[in-house]
Amino acid sequence: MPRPRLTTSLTATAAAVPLALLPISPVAVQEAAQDTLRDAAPEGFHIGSSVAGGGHHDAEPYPDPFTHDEEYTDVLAREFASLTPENRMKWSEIHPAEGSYDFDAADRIVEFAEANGQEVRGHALLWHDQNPDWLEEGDHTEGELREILRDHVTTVVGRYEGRVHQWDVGNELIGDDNELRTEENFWLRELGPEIIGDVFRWAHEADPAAELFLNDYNVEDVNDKSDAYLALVEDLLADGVPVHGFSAQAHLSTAAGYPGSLEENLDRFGDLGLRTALSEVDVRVETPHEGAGATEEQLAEQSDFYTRALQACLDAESCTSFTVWSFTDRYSWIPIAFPGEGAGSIMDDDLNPKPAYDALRETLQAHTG
Ligand code: 9MR
Repeated sequence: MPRPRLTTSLTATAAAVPLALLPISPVAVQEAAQDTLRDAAPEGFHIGSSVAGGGHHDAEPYPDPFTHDEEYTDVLAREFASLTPENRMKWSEIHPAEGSYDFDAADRIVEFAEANGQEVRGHALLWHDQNPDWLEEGDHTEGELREILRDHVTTVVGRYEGRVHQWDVGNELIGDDNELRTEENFWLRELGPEIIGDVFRWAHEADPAAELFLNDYNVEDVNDKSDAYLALVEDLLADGVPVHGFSAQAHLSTAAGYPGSLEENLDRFGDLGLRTALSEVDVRVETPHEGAGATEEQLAEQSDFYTRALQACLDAESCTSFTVWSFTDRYSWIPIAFPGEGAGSIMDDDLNPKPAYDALRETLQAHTG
């Protein structure tokens, strides 16, 4: 069931400022609020963004975006109704030493979200990447590893009980060969694929209201990889595992082409009773000349990809959120991971909206009617 929206149009323009402190009249706020993505969205549908910090940002020359870039957090609060910590809830950040958790950065994001009437997607519990060295290079028995994992899931999900409404529990569990990553994923390698069901069960016990997702890339279309997910979900459900959602990350590229069967794909997971989401949307373009940015033609094509993906999600009954992975090129991971590509966000380096931003807003407004 879609949850009632926590937000009101009044909080939407308030940026990071609590509603009670707003110096402007509710009517003025209401009018301005129609202009933001979050308020253009239909009831129960959440437009989200990742929250920059940690991960690749640590190697960049700028200070931590979330705590130092107020222009950035103002837009984050104003435009979005859902936040996903880009890195701050991952193992290496939240569980940096054996037996020791560091919740500071994650807490700050959750508190910010609450102050601004936003939901939080938790990311990620069971993944092959960004695990701490103490874990992957440690010398633990199978029994100890199982207990470390159980403690992590119970502690982290339990800490945010009732405050994180969806968790990416299984992240990128299936590889490019369309098989479970039984070698690359530390947990699947050490504890076997049965651990997947256990992690979902532990997360469900820690927060029975949280919706628990499988999340991956290159699963937008009906294809071999999404087929493998469908089979995995069917197996998990048959075993009574509390899996509630399937999200396609949607890291799209104009060079790779648009995933034309996206809606059909979301529908087949919806037919199994799952909620779906587009969880990390960006649309990269080829930027062969450093600093040259995208051409008008590229921006138009990018806008078309964003709009079609949003429309597919709006049209699929199961799909209730559309989250962009960095709303601004200023902090995007793309140029670091894909040299020669970039400009994948809906706002540019200066936080100016690109055609894709306007098109998303118009698509939401048209859908809302
Ligand atoms: O955007 C994240 C970047 O800051 C990290 O350095 C990187 C480490 O792999 O992870 C990025 O986020 C990934 C997300 O957690 C899972 N899906 C793919 C995302 C982009 O790589």
